[in-house]
Amino acid sequence: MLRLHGVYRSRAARNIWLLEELGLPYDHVPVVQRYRLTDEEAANRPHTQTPAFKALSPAAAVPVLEDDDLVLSESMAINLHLARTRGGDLGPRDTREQALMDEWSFYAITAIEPPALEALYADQATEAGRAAATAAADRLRRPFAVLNGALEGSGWLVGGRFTVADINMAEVVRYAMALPGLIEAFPAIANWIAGLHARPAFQKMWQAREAETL
Ligand SMILES: N[C@@H](CCC(=O)N[C@@H](CS)C(=O)NCC(=O)O)C(=O)O
Repeated sequence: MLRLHGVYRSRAARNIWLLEELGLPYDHVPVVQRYRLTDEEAANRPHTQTPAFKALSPAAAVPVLEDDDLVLSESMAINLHLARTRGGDLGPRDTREQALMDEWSFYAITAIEPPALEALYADQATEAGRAAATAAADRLRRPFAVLNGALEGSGWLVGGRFTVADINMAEVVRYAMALPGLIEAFPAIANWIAGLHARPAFQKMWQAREAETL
């Protein structure tokens, strides 16, 4: 049985999107980041600093996937594991595709996620925040040109079809959508992410995320 720990407003969203795409049954435990809770709230709900959660995740961070006795606590590793073991066409058909899916996932979290998160959290109401957002946009232009070029072919990252590589990349690119005009400067990315966000599995995840009361 699969059990995923982590609220929607966390990197668990990328795992929930994939689980919904695959139609896999799973338990969802809404473990929330401790820093988002008051002491009173923390007494009443699962969070990242409880002893039980830290026994699963020494880093005290969500998401965590339990797949029987296998425990994974890196969101990209979770998605690549699910795709490899149960992913059907969303997973690799051979070791070459596996290598390419790994490569795009690592590129997402090394070249794109850090500046995209800076953009997401930059306070556009302050001069310092706007400067941080501009710097983040500057750092994103080179990897976005790479991504845009790759998508200009089939419109997908690996195998000419929708795969886990698209989910892993798209959930990181989403953070950069906080930057006005940046995505629009890369038409293949803009077209690709609009199509991904229209998918029923993404919409299901997103509506649950919007309904989350934290
Ligand atoms: N590289 C990890 C990052 C995990 C991570 O930083 N999770 C955040 C939520 S998205 C968290 O749980 N933070 C809790 C904390 O820092 O106390 C992954 O992709 O799974």
